[in-house]
Amino acid sequence: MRRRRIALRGIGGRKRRVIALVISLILSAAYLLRREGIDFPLRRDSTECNGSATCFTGVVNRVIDGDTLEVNGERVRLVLVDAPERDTRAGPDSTEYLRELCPVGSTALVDQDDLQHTDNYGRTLAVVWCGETRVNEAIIRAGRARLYRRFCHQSEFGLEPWAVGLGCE
Ligand SMILES: [Ca+2]
Repeated sequence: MRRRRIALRGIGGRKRRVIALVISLILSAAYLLRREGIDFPLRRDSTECNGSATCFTGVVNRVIDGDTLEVNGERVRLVLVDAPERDTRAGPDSTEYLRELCPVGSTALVDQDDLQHTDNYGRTLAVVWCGETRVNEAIIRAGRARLYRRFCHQSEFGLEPWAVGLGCE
């Protein structure tokens, strides 16, 4: 009985040490990430994106229309999204919707398309996350833009469930 108690205490102690080690590892990792974040606010981070093309978190400077915005001064075109032109009837609605999803001054994550880095105008083609929202998907689901079906096969994201769900095949 006594021996068993000692044995249990031994396991408890080892477990406690492991837990303490894990917690200190998490805290050091969080500290390092945070420090990196403060030193390099424009840091590129490949852990949150798909593929190996550019991946960065930045500040939304401007929303240009329903499928284009500026993040950290870089013009980003929402891949697979075809929003109405600004000077059409549905244009302002679409732009406004994107502004609601990604307000100027908020933070966005840009996941560049590995299979087509830029469009003909030199804009970064990407999936953009604002908060927890995949903006490319949200704006189409909300009826403020259409799926750019023609590019499904050219895009890194064309086979992702959300794109297939919207009509890519
Ligand atoms: Ca990518």
